[in-house]
Amino acid sequence: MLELVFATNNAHKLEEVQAIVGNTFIIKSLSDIDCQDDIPETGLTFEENAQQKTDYLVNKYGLYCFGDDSGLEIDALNGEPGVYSARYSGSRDMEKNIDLVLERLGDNPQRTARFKTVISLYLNEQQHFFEGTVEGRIIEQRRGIDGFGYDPIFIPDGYDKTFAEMTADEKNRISHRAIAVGKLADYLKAK
Ligand code: ITT
Repeated sequence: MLELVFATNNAHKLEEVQAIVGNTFIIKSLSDIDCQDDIPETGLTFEENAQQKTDYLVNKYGLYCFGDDSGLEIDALNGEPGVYSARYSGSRDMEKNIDLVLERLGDNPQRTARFKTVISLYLNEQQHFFEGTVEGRIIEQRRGIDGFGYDPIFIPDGYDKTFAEMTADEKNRISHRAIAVGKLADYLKAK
């Protein structure tokens, strides 16, 4: 079966993607290949960052791999935190990152937002991209304890629960990452 390295240091993302792809292909983690590096993410777009992750592994290890970059775009904050989602407050502390989003939004009634994922795949000397987006809104106070990142303050359109109030299965049926990973899996199945 095809083996692909997933260029992520985020254990939650690895778990989500593993659950979504089932046995379409085998996912190896960075620790499976003994890579402890903090792969640079200096691009200005999700595409650039996703490709930086796969370029890094291809150049260093010559392995077929995929990597994603994802984040939250809030319309009233001009698309922020966007590519800065992981370190919006200057650190990876998600309590602080969420606090900063809520503080910047204040009582602004315009709270539309979306999660976006772009996956870069490097396979057979070719580069491919797959995208997934889920529209929703930011609530005023955290709700729920599941998931990770900004999940407690994001309610997807058509639901009244935050991502953090959903089970992993529920989130994995509708999330930005599920959509992008679904496209990746379909592409690999059709090969
Ligand atoms: P890697 O770069 O090692 O993969 P990361 O945590 O930096 O891990 P990303 O750059 O893709 O991951 O995502 C940036 C941040 O966006 C992430 O740390 C979360 O805060 C947020 N994010 C991404 N996907 C999310 C999701 O499904 N739910 C909640 N927040 C999410």
